[in-house]
Amino acid sequence: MTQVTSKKAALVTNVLYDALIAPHAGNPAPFLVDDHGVTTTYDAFVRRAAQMANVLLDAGVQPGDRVVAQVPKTADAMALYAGSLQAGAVYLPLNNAYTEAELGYFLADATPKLVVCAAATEEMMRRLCQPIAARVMTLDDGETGTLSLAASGAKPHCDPVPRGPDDLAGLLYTSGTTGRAKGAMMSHRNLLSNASALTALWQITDKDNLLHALPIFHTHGLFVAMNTSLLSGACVRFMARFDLDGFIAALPEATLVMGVPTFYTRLLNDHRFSAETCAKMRLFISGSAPLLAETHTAFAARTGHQILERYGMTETNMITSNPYAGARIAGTVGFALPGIEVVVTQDGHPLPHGEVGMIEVRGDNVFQGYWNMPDKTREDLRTNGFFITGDLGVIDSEGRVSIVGRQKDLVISGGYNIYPKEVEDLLNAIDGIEESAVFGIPDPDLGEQVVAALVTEHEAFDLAGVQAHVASALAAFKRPKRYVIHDSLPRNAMGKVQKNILRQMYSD
Ligand code: MLC
Ligand code: AMP
Repeated sequence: MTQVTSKKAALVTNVLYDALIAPHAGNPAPFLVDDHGVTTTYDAFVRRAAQMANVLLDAGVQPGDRVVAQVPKTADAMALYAGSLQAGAVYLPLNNAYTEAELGYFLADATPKLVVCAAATEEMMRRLCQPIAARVMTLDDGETGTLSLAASGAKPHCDPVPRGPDDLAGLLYTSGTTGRAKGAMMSHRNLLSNASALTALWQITDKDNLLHALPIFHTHGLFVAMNTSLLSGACVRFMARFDLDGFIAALPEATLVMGVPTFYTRLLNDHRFSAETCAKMRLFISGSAPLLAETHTAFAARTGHQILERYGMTETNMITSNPYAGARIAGTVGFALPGIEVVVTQDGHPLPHGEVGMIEVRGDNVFQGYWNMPDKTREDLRTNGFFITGDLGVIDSEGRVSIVGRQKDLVISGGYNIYPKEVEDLLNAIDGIEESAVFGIPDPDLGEQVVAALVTEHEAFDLAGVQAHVASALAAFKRPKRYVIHDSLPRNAMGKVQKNILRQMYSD
């Protein structure tokens, strides 16, 4: 359980706080350097986290309560994450792009005690929080907002609330094939085990300078990038967003980059990007979407660096990685991380090396189940501990994993996941649309782009009206970039829509 006992006295622990935050008390080294050149030292961060924890506790946050954050990417946003851990809460970050309709669902499902948002969305958030009686505070750039102000007035010390390895630390929503988003419950053990494995494997130390341009509301930017930095004491150049000019300007000081493939293709498309801009670089890491072999090859030719590709999921944290020392092979995602088992199965039975099947994974990295969804949890998480990823892969005789496809109907665009079912449900409910099929086609910038094929009921059809409706309901990254009208959708003998045919039709 939550406590480690000694002979003399019960020693309370808070697993993640003790590992990631507490060791930095008094550490004068820089932790975060933002776009304005403002540096937050590790020691200042520890004190700010304590202030945030005190505000949370004063707001009545109890162990296990959810704290929602839909906030700009700032040092205070990181302090809120750390303070939430310290206060024993479950941190629930949300994409800034979500619309009111999407937010309403998350809030009703997660029933947080406290919701932190930007001042610009406060009024809407208050409306959404009324039925669930959640408190609303704000956080903005430049340490403005009611939470920042309250934190500045709070004590910079706070006894961490005890939390054991199996207690929840995070709740991350991930869309699903049913069209309903699911909250993946992450425990302290899940997050710490993965951060420890990655820090060791990628040899991240306090000498590193991580150029961080990912959002901090997903596993990649928050848990992979920030937990490993906190664990190692690395310095993080904290860019509010991926801005190519700013990124190239900051690169010469960086030793480490974690990015989605779009980062790397955009760099390659810019003539300023060269071996010289990577003068201090130690390691480029890619994940969240497939990295094309041609990108890997072109990158190595331009810079001399072989991008290290790894594979993970919200529910599992990181699962495999190409080696730090040793061949990083394009088109493969490398070996299972230490302590993690990866198998490829058919009908639940492990297949021999070289055969394609469902990738399943077991280890301390695997989540605790879906929030409020015991049936879905049982479906995806076997009683023997293996999680069924929905990705299709193959393992070679040395243990290298390659992902060859996805069984789940999913589009990955610029590292964001779009589940077609969610978009189709929305489109099918619109007057004048008989049916729809949403699918991904290759996109040179984003990897894949979302396309919607519509069968309409009338000749005169208001596409602009449909687009406006979609824009009001769905975050921009989920919206189809292109609509095509069909008399009927291609179907197989079983009546199932053949998206592969649609994909092929529009891929050129
Ligand atoms: C932005 N837009 C996108 C998009 N990102 N559309 C489709 N796919 C995307 N990924 C839309 C915007 O809403 C906007 O629409 C228009 O495109 C331009 O917006 P932008 O802000 O200028 O885009 P940009 O900053 O260039 O963003 C592209 C990006 C960003 C690739 C830098 O999407 C990004 O940071 N992606 C990282 C995602 C990530 O962190 N994934 C990790 C998930 S964890 P409009 O209509 O307003 O013009 C996970 C597990 C694991 O998967 O293994 O890591
Ligand atoms: P998410 O649900 O956002 O966590 O996305 C997880 C999914 O992203 C995985 O199930 C994979 O389909 C995909 N993914 C992550 N990393 C890679 C990778 N390196 N190569 C291919 N797909 C990946």
